[in-house]
This record gives sequence, C-alpha cells and structure tokens, in this order.
Amino acid sequence: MTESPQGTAVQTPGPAAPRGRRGRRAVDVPDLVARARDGEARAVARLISLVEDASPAVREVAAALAPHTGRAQVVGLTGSPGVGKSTTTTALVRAYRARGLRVGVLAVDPSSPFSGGALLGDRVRMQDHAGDAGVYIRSMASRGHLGGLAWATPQALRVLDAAGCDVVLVETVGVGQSELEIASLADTTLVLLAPGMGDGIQAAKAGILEVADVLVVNKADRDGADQTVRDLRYTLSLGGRHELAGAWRPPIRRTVAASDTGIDALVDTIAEHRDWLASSGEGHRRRAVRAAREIEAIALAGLRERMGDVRGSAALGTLAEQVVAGETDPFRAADALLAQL
Ligand SMILES: Nc1nc2c(ncn2[C@@H]2O[C@H](COP(=O)(O)OP(=O)(O)OP(=O)(O)O)[C@@H](O)[C@H]2O)c(=O)[nH]1
Ligand SMILES: [Mg+2]
Repeated sequence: MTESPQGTAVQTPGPAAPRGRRGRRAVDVPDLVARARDGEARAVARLISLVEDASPAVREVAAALAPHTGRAQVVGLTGSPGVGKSTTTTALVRAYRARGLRVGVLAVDPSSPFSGGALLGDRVRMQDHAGDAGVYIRSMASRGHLGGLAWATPQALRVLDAAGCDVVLVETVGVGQSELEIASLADTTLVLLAPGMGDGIQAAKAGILEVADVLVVNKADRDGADQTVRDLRYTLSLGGRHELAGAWRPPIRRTVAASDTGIDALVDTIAEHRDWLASSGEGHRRRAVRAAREIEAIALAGLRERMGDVRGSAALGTLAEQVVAGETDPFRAADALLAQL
C-alpha cells in the first residue's frame, strides 16, 4: 500500500516517489496509459497523481486517455455526514465484484486542501478489497488551485474509465454545496438518507432531492425507516423534474449497508438507471453538459493563470492610470486588458 501526500492508492505496491522528484521525472505517458489499461494499479495511481498535481504532462495524459473513455458508469453518493456513504460504497464494491465487474472508487473531499487524514477511516474499511486487481480506490482532495473539484475530479474519472472500470463510485466527504457539484459529475446520483435525522425534509429544503436519481434510505434496521420512506414519497408527489413526460422517477430503496441488505436490489436499480440513460438520450445530454463544464473549468483556469501574469504588469498599470485620470472607464479598460491576453 502506498501513501502519497496527495492521495492514497490502496493495493498499490512499492513506496511512492518523493514529491519533489516525481514532478521532474520524465513521464512516459503512452506506456503509463497502456499499463493502466492493463489494469496495473500502480500506473493508474501515477496517472491520477499527474492529474492531481496539474503536471505539465496532464495534456498528453488527457489526449492519450480520450479514445478509451466513455464506458464507465459514474455513480455519485451523497448525503449527510454519517448516513452511511462509505459503508454503502464498500457494500456496492463487494456486490459489483461478485458480479465480475471492475470498480473504481474516488473519495473526494471538496472542503479540504489535504487528503489522506480525513479519509483514513474510509480507507481502512476499504482494505477488504486490497489486493483485488478489479478494484481501484483513491482518495482525492480538491486543491484550491485550478478550480479544485471542477478541474481535477473529472480528469481522475477519465483515468479510471480508461483503465477499464465498469463502474466508478464517487463519495463526497465533508458538507456543503459539494452534493450538487458531485451530482454534476455523475451519470447516476444516489442520495442517501437515514431514519430519524429529519433528513427527508432537510434534503428537500437543500434541493438535494432534485438531483437524486435513486433515493436510498439506509439504516433501515433502525426505527423510523418507514416514516422516512413516507416523507420521501410525499415530497416526490409534490412535483419536480421527474414529473415530466418520459422522465425517470427516482425509486426509493431501503438498505442496511452494514449487513449488505438491499444492496443487490440497489445494484439492479443503478443498472436500470444506466439503461434509461442510454435509451432516453439523457445519458448523452448529461455527458455533454459535463464536458462543457470541464472545458469551461480548464479555460477559466488558463485565463486565471494569464491574468496572473497581467496583475502588476505595465499594461494594467497604464490602464489603471487612465481610469484614475477619467480618460477611460473600468469596463473599457477591462476589455482592453482581455484583448491583450
Ligand atoms: N445501524 C446501521 N448502521 C449503519 C448502517 N450503515 C452504516 N452504519 C454505521 O453508521 C456509521 C457511519 O457510516 P459511514 O459509512 O462512515 O457514513 P458516511 O456517510 O460515510 O460518513 P461521513 O463520511 O463521515 O460523512 C458507521 O458507524 C456505520 O457502521 C446501517 O445500515 N445500519
Ligand atoms: Mg464516509
């Protein structure tokens, strides 16, 4: 098992190269991609690190991966802290492996500039699968630079997709707007709730139900599961995007992830959603939206970088003087600046 400051690749053999060195070492991208496609965990880990570190090789990596992507179903898991996302992820991995499918897991912490520590607990539980070449598990932190989650996560998903994962599970850690962001990355979004947490109502308020493709009432072994299901049914009956003709109506599934109960049915439901995505054209639409956001994030990161060059530059100084002197206004000055980029 290897631990790097950027992330954790369970079942990756050998120690990680020191960080400073790794950045400078020559990268044989075609070789790495070929080995990743053969399912070599170490090559997958290296590719994700290149992406996460925003290595100069990242363009070559993206170009080499492009022809091999588009197969994996990306399944996002969201829900309040402690609802059972990690337990469900682990149970799903087990169920997919039992069906002979290859699975990738990306645990994303959008709120933290570091990864590793916060995700340690998750990783330990995932050690069940260490040594299984059909599972690849990775923790990622979204760094502040380059648009964080928006930039690095889709690239990591491309790596796992090209590496032959049939399903990639994306679990968010931490709270906030991340639920909605993850939903925009996923083909299929699972919203997890648990009885007695007032979750149904909270989720409805937060707009989380709107992004749900499947509603999972986990901890169904606890009192109040029936009530939570009723709450959800009622909330769904109030309308939403699922009311449109031909729309997917989010099914409600009960699970006890801790004992694998209901997990097979959940896997079937996720497969049904995949079929619906294909037959309705919605899958393609979501991917196009995702690609557009990805392009936008990369373009904005590029612009920001170039703006960085501009800050403190003579051109900006000159324009600032002109604005102060009333010779031009800030809007025209900004246009002039953008034209120079
Ligand atoms: N009773 C019961 N407990 C469960 C079930 N699933 C998970 N748990 C327990 O709930 C606790 C939280 O589970 P996690 O899987 O860590 O939840 P999480 O959503 O990943 O939590 P964060 O990552 O901290 O947001 C753990 O102690 C689990 O063992 C379940 O179906 N029934
Ligand atoms: Mg967790």
